[in-house]
Amino acid sequence: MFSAVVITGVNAIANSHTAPVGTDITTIYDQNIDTGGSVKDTTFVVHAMQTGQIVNPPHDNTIGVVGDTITFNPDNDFKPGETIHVIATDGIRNTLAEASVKRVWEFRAEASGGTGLFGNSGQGLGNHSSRDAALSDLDSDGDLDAFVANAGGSPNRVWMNDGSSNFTDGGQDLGDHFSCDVALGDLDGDGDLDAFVTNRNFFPGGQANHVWLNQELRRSPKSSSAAAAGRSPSLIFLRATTRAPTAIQSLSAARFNSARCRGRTSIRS
Ligand SMILES: [Ca+2]
Ligand SMILES: [Ca+2]
Ligand SMILES: [Ca+2]
Ligand SMILES: [Ca+2]
Repeated sequence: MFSAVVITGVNAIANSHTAPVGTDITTIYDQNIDTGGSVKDTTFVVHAMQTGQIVNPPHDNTIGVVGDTITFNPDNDFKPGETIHVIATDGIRNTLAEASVKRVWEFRAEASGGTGLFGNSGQGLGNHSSRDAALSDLDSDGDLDAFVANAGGSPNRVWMNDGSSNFTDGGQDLGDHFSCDVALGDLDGDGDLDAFVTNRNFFPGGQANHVWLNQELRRSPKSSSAAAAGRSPSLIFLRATTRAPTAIQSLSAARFNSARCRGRTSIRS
């Protein structure tokens, strides 16, 4: 008689805010799980919101199956405070090739230390009417970079981190719109973080929201440290589409345009 293959426990615990940054993700089922290939990065999907979707390659993660337990060991620690989404799909099978019941959950990596007292780093970064910023590791070198949404016809900018909180202009002019908000996430499923930018539509004809895709200029996470090696900070390029001159997609104003600069844009798995 068929019995559903169900998850009986997970680590990190769903909705936890105190998972160690080096945590391994485990999923325990009520039956032994197939070791013949049904568990892979397309059926056991991990998406860290400041790191990107953790897929192989370019990452070098380990997904292991022992008995009733799947263990996922990321090649790099999560970022303090970042949210991690885990999706265990029904493509995961038991040893009789029967489908499992899918589960999606999320948790946050712990941010530890700090005093709540802030000092000015002394950096002046740009001279625009900035409306929003999103922090993520855009070039996969282990540190957090910034995508800044600018209004008033100023292009959006990417600022690269040298790993010590010193930022350098990435040299990209991304659009010339009245941008209000930006959310980062892996929109095309290739592991790196792309950008969804909302634009205000008070100009004649409106301004569509734009999607910017991260180009394939990543470096290996384990061969990072360009700054430490004395090389110039790496640049990533969020390029325009071949179909339109300024963005991969210009999304329908009627459906997606933000009429006002308010609210938040978010990308969820
Ligand atoms: Ca980085
Ligand atoms: Ca860097
Ligand atoms: Ca991507
Ligand atoms: Ca990409």
